[in-house]
Parts: sequence; structure tokens; C-alpha cells
Amino acid sequence: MGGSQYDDDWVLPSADITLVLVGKLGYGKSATGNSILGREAFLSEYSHASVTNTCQMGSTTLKDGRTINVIDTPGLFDVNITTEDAGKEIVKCMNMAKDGIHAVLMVFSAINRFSHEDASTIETIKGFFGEKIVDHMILVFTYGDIVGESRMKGMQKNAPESFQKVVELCQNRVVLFDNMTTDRRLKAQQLDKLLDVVDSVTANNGGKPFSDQMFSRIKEVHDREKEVHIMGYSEDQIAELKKEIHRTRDEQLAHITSMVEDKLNCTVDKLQKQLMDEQNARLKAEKVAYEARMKSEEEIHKLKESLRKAQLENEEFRRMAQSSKCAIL
Ligand SMILES: Nc1nc2c(ncn2[C@@H]2O[C@H](COP(=O)(O)OP(=O)(O)OP(=O)(O)O)[C@@H](O)[C@H]2O)c(=O)[nH]1
Ligand SMILES: [Mg+2]
Repeated sequence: MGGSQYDDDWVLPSADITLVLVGKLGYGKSATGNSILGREAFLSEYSHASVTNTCQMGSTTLKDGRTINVIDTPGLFDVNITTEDAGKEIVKCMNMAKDGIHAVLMVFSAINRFSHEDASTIETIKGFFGEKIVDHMILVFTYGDIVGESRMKGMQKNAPESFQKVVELCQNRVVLFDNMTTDRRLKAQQLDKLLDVVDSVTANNGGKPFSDQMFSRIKEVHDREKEVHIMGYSEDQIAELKKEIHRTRDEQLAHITSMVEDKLNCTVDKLQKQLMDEQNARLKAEKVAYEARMKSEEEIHKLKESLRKAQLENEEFRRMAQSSKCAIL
């Protein structure tokens, strides 16, 4: 099956749980993936450049016997990645997730201030996959070793509005992760906590993973490929057919990739326009408030002026009255 960028993803096994790690460059996505899998499946290191450049998947069997697939991604919705590259990686990720995604782990660093860019990552994902994706989102904060549970709670209380909104949107599904610990008990505890949240997300979604039209299209393309094995052709015929099917599949996946790119571009444009509109509305409101303040200051000035005039007049009348009284006397 050589020569295709899509080849190996589809032969990866399905699992009971599929998780996708999403987040900004260097926030600890790969480290979190390794903590979940219990081994160094993904390269995780300190770098100013992107360490993970393409989607990768690792699998393991949990204590309770369930299988779990963890998909590590590069900063898909990061400002540093072109929509063309992001599009290809999103299709690759959907290709790996096959039947859908049970939970999207939105990875943030607890030692970084929650920024507008962080909030816009969630907005982009929402815009791209639709509102329903939010029901599958879990906020995972790394650097639990430095921040600690109680400090994290305190930080949450004093966090900016954009952060509070995101927490509310995800119905308080916040998990703190320490990817550096060597304490086996803590490792197991935090993993159990995360899996509990994953299970509650799955239960809330009626056991169904997130999937959409794009997932279905990719699945259709691959299901067509599988049909060859059951039709009973000769080896040569199958080889020839496979070649033809792979070519068609690659064409179809390339078509889906370009659709994904277009959709991503539209989402980013729409979001940028929305942000511009919000900013313009804010500036307009500020201008109106400023003008109102200036107007009221002007009116106060006028009032003070007429009050001063009235006082002067009063004074004048009083003096006149005084002098006429003196004349009578
Ligand atoms: N102290 C501490 N360091 C962490 C934690 N999680 C991740 N790191 C460190 O953060 C750095 C980046 O981690 P990665 O896992 O490579 O981050 P990433 O998000 O996968 O990065 P990219 O693939 O480049 O987008 C590494 O040096 C990790 O050791 C954590 O919980 N505590
Ligand atoms: Mg990484």
C-alpha cells in the first residue's frame, strides 16, 4: 500500500474509548498522552518549535479491560499552523479516530495565563465541528506539580471572564494533570479522575462518540476498500483492484481534505469577522459613553455658568435693594 499519506491510519484498531489531545504548542499534549498511556509513546520535550508535527496514535488496555486510543496532534488550531497543514492533519486525525471521538482533551498549561487565543481555540473548534463538539470537551490543565489542586481552584475563582465562560461551556469538566510525577499512586489517581470525567461525557452523550458528516465520508471511503476482500477475486485481480481502489480513495480523501481546508478557512474568517464586529461594537459603545460623558460635562458646565450668573444677579438685586432702602431712609 506504499506511496499514500493515508495508508496506515485505517488499519489501526478501533477502541472502546478514543481521545484526542488538542491545544497550543508546548502546553503538554504529548506529555499528557504519555501519562494516559503509561509509557513514552509520544515525543515530549521543551522546545520553542513544534515538537509534534503530525498526528500520532497510541493505544493501551486499561485496568478494567477496556481499550483506549489516544491521538496526539500538533497545534491544529494554533495561529502558527497554516490552514492547509491543519486541514491535512484534521483529516488524518479523523482517519485515525474512525468511528468518532469520545472526548476531546483541550490541553492548557496551568502556569500560563488563560489568553484570548486560548479561548479562540475553543471557538474555532466549535465553529468547525459544530456546537455538539462542546459536549465532548474536557479541559485538561498540565503543570499540576507546580500549581496544585487548591491553587488551581483559587485561580479558577479569580480567572478572567473568558476563562469562566469556557469552564461553564464545558460544564465544569476541568482536570489538573501532573505529567512529571513519579509517584505511582498519584499517576493512577489522576488517570482515574480523568477517565471518570471521560465516562461521564460518554454517558451524557448516550454512549455515542462525536462524529459528523466528514467522519462518515471518510468511513464510507474506507468501507468501500474493505469490500474487496469479501468478493472472492483472484490474487492478481485483487491486487489490480486494490491499486485502483487506493487511487480512488486517495482522490476522495484529497477531495475531503480540500473541503476541510475550505471549511477551516471559512471558520477562521467568520471568527475573525465576529471578533472585529465585537471590537467595533465595543469601540462604538465606548465612543457613545464618552460623548454622553462629554455632553453631561458640557451641560454641568452650562448649569454652573447659569447658576453663577443667577448668583451674580441676586447679588446685584440685593445691592440695589440695599441702596434703595438707604435712599428711603
Ligand atoms: N513541570 C511540568 N512540565 C510539563 C508538564 N506537562 C508537560 N510538561 C513539559 O512541557 C514541555 C512541553 O511538553 P510537550 O508534551 O512536548 O508539549 P506539546 O503540547 O506536545 O508540544 P508540541 O508537540 O510542540 O505542540 C516539556 O518539556 C514537558 O516536559 C507538567 O505537568 N509539569
Ligand atoms: Mg507534542
